[in-house]
Amino acid sequence: MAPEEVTPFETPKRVNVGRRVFIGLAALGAVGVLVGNKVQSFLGNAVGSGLGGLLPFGDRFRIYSITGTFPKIKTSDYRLKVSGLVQRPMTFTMADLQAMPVTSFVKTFQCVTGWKVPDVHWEGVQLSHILDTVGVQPGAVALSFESYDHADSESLTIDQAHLPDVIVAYRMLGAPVTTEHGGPVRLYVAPMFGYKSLKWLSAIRVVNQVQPGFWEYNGYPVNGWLDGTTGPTNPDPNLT
Ligand SMILES: Nc1nc2c(c(=O)[nH]1)N[C@H]1C(S)=C(S)[C@@H](COP(=O)(O)O)O[C@H]1N2
Ligand SMILES: [Mo]
Repeated sequence: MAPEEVTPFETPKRVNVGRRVFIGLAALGAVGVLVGNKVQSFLGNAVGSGLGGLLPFGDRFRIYSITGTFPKIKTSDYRLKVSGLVQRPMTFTMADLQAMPVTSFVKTFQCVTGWKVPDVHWEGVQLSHILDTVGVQPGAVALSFESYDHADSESLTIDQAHLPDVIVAYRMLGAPVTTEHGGPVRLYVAPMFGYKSLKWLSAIRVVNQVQPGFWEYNGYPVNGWLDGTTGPTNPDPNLT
């Protein structure tokens, strides 16, 4: 848990918001989707046109990657940088995370396009515990998350980040999180749709305003509550 310098944070690629552009990205293969071990390149189109839930893959994960590749990170090389509006910027190794109190639960994973996987077992550290460890400064409003893929990004408000079922996960489906699923460490935001659960988590920055992430720039709600509401902790009525 070495103290770490605060480094500038990448902003997401600014592409036009809206379904039309999202379909364009998918059609170009910019969003890679795998089912099991088979590449389903056509699925990008189906997802973009809202047919994701009708496709015949049953209760199985679709493996998503904006870049079409999976960053391969050895567990021993894994680092999670936490910086920004914190008392003690820190970098955590996997051993550091595993030494923290363990939280585990079983939930249904739901992608906003309609597919879901029931009874998924998750294990990791509550994000709130990590925030307590680094100490959140007054004036902190939100968290920005960055991925080893240098493409995906996400955000949560401070209140959302303190929910007990928002975890930094290192186990999923009864085993260490696989590379395809975002291992060694991914975010799991249980009360929200799958796109909030950023894979290959590399950095968390505590910031003074919500910075929408990749999927939000492509048309998904900033607050991705599973029940479709804007949620109790929506910081800004203009954000859905
Ligand atoms: N880095 C990264 N994280 C990501 C994505 C992605 O493309 N890249 N896709 C998101 C979406 S839309 C969903 S539904 C879930 C899918 O998780 P899975 O790939 O483990 O099935 O990951 C989320 N996290
Ligand atoms: Mo998704």
